[in-house]
Amino acid sequence: MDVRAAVAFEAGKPLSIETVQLAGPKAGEVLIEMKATGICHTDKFTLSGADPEGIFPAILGHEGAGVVVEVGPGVKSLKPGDHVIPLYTPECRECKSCTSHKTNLCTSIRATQGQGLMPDGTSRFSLDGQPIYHYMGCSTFANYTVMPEIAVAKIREDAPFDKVCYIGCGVTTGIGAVLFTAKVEAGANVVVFGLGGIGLNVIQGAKMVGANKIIGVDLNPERETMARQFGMTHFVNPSEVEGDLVAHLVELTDGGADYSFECIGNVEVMRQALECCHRGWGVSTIVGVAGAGQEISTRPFQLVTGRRWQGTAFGGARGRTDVPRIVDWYMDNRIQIDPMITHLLTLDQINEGFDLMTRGESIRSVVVF
Ligand code: NAD
Ligand code: AHE
Ligand code: ZN
Repeated sequence: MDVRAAVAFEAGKPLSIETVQLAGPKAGEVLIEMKATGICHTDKFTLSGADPEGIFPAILGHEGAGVVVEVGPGVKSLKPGDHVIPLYTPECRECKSCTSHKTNLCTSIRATQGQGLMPDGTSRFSLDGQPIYHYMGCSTFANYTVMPEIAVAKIREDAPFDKVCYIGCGVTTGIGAVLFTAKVEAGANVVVFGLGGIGLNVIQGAKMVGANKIIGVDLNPERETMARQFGMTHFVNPSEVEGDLVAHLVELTDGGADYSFECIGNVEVMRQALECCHRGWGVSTIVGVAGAGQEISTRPFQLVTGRRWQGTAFGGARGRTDVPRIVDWYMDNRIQIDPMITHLLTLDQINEGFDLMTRGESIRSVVVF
């Protein structure tokens, strides 16, 4: 079938709106009509050429919501008409990782996903007979996409697509980093670096668990107002701190953060996030994604003296299990999403969404199909 998609032909170039061809779902796959998709910083990161797994031409996008319109042979858990959120972290419930219950990083289709292909090693998208690659197994910047059944979360039908698409990445990543990965407890002091689409959800998660001080750090002063609405108690703009930022944060937290989160993708900031943690027990969680060739460093003494460094992907959430629950939290007003969706765009306007992010003017832009 013909579908409308924003195609990334080359790194560093704007997306191009094209009519491309999409083959139907094969065994174990479903065809989804996309209703809405958010634009995450990771899409911009891959489009920039900094992603070691970036591959072109591709259809980017991994924060969608839509409706199943057709299922391939053998699909049991989904049917046409189901409302769904595509998952870039699948949950097969059979692989070593899923059955370990130690991680959400299902490994069953990770290899082909990283190559921009469906599990059988081929692409469903093409243009003039030439394959176009999938992205993060989702390719939500198209009005139809094909997904493996194990990478689809079925959600309730009364949830608005243009809001809950954000649960496909940003909301779950931020809140999950707090609840599922760091397991922050009530009364903890938390420092969040980067108050964009992810960091605001970390703040929201910290507030949910009853954290004490919730300190937000961002170079963009415009972030302060909304972060306070989500529960931030103190705002620090590094450009206004006299002297060392880490020392300032340690003082503000009475000896160091119990938990810190890096939500930028800057390896220098990752070091600050670790080093502002409390001696003996502070845990720093890396959420931000850094470019090819970049590495983190610190004095090993920071770890010897009890600080711990860890990372999180998709907030540690098991998508098919946790995403429908998080949709319920939203529908029950236990979490907020609407204020963070600052811009609604059409597919034709998608490059504007990337520009708004670059200029620091949006939290989340959502494309509605
Ligand atoms: P965003 O662009 O919305 O937000 C980034 C924020 O960081 C902005 O507010 C910006 O002003 C701030 N910032 C930039 N440089 C800074 C600095 N040196 N000091 C302080 N603040 C600074 O991006 P986002 O969508 O929130 O994504 C954040 C990061 O998380 C990206 O690296 C993205 O790729 C990554 N990410 C990771 C996962 C995961 O599963 N691990 C999921 C989603 C996104
Ligand atoms: N492809 C990159 C890494 C990108 C990355 O870390 N992706 C996160 C999700 S970001 C969502 O906005 C993730 O889930 N990683 C785990 C995984 O298996 O991809 C690289 O460095 O090669
Ligand atoms: Zn994302």
